[in-house]
Formats: sequence, C-alpha cells, structure tokens
Amino acid sequence: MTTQPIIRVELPAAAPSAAAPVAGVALVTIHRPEVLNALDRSTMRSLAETLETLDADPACRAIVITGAGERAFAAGADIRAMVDMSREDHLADDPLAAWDRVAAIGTPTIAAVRGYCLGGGFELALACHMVVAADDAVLGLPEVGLGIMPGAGGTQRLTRIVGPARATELILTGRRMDAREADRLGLVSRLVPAADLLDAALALAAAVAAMPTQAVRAALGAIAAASRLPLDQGVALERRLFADLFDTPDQAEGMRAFLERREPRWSDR
Ligand code: DAK
Repeated sequence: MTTQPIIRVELPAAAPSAAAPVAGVALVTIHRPEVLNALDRSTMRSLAETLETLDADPACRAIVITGAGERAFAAGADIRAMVDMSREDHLADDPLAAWDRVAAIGTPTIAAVRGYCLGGGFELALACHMVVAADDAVLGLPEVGLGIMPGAGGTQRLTRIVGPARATELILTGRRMDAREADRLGLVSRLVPAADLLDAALALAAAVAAMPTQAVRAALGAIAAASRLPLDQGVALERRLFADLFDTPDQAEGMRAFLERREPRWSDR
C-alpha cells in the first residue's frame, strides 16, 4: 500500500478545463481531512520543508496554501499529539518553530481559508503574507480553553494586526469569529464565496507571479519590517530597498515598457 503524502504540491491550472498550469504558482495542500487538517509535528515540518524548497525554486513566484476538504483550513495543532507532552518536550523542540519557518518564506504566500481555521491553523494563516477567506471561514484562538495559550505567533501577529483590545478579548475567551468579522478587523486580503475560494486565491497568486520577482521580494521585506521596526528605521530600510531596485534590469525594463506602451519582459521569464 502506498501512503499519500500529507503535504501535496501541485502546479494548478487556472480553470479545471485549462491544461496549462498558472505560470509561476504552486498550490500546497495540507491533507489530513479526517482530523480537519490538524497539524501534528511531522505535518508542520513537512509543510515548512516543502515551502522552503519552493522558495528556493526561481520558477515558483507565488504559493497558495490550503486545507483538503471543505470543512477546514486547519483546526489547530493536533491535540491528540499534544495531550501528553511536557514542558521539557517543548523547550527541547527546535527553537525555530515550523510556523516561523513559514513566516520567513520570501516567495509570496497566500492562505486560502475555508471552514475551521483555529489555533495553530489560524497562526499558520497569520504567518502567510495574505489571506483569502471563504465566507464560511471560522477563525479563532481557542488555546486558553485547553489550558494553554497560543504558542506559534498568535499573541504577537494577531495583536499587531487587530490591536491589543480585540486580540485580548479573542485570546482570553477563545471566541470564534466569522469571515466577515475577520475581514472587518483587517485579517483578510479578499473575502469570497466558498465556491470561488481556490479560483480567487489562484487568481491573486497569478497576478503576483506576473510581477517582477526582485521588486516583489523587496516590497515584501519592507512590509514585514513595518511590524518589527520603529517608523524611522522602517522608512530608512524602505529607502535602501527602493534604491537597490535601480540596480536591477527589471527597473529599466518596467519603466521603458511603460514609456514605449508595451508589455514588460521580466528578466527571469
Ligand atoms: N487536533 C486533533 N484532532 C482534531 C482537532 C485537533 N485540533 N480538531 C478536530 N479534530 C478531529 C476530531 O477529534 C475528530 O476526530 P474523530 O473523533 O472523528 O477521530 C475529527 O477531527 C472531526 O472533528 P469533530 O468531530 O470535533 O467535528 P465537529 O464538527 O464536531 O467540530 C471543531 C469541529 C473544529 C469545532 C472541533 O473539532 C474542535 O473544536 N477542534 C479543536 C479546535 C482547537 O481547539 N484547536 C486548537 C488546538 S491547540 C506551538 C505550535 C502550535 C500550537 C501551540 C504551540 N509551538 C510551536 C510551541 C497550537 C496549538 C493549538 O492549535
């Protein structure tokens, strides 16, 4: 018997009938639908490794991450795998948690979220650059109700996006929010009907993948710095990254193409 991999990578077609894959886009699926894609250690490690491999591949310019089935993106870390763990087990663990490895990916990542997106699943979505949410998405951090607390970036990333007042209420009560509330709070890049989720996420990925790689990566680096640097240092970093792009062939090409009223031909295509 062959076992199916838990993390599956496809080069998706733009539409079910289209033969050609969407240029530069990879679709990564967490495949444990029988436990609502709960994330055990090996699943998270395998996801981080898969994303790092794609990140090192110059042909991959955008990555969509989703969960198998219609019920969940991921219902959190695997509680069965955690129930008997000790403090020492956690302290002995890799200091760079898999969630941080996801957050460090330089290729644009888009979480395509439908159904339950809870605990470590929500923290995974928060570690991605963008979130496309289906209108049936349910998001929350229920950890405190399990006698623990968010441990994969949730207290930090959620607080930076929605502010301490909302983050405290959500984390201390474990309340689940619907997709509309998540959208209102600024957690979502695009909110779409559930039936359109994957198409919308792939279309967004395709639009990003059509852009010049170095400019995209530099912009992502500057955006990420906004939540960790004081304003003056962030603006200084932005200025340096902006200037550096004038050393790339795509700056001349992009501007010439505009002036010559033609489509640009990016250097890596
Ligand atoms: N873990 C393990 N199994 C899960 C699961 C989970 N998180 N969520 C669901 N399942 C399993 C259920 O046990 C059930 O399996 P069987 O009993 O059929 O074998 C199956 O999925 C279907 O679930 P339900 O029968 O419960 O389905 P319902 O529709 O009734 O309910 C639900 C759906 C999502 C409301 C419910 O399943 C639920 O409340 N699930 C748990 C949600 C949760 O509490 N998530 C947070 C887990 S704690 C860290 C990294 C990460 C974390 C911490 C530290 N470090 C790097 C330090 C993260 C922690 C967490 O995420």
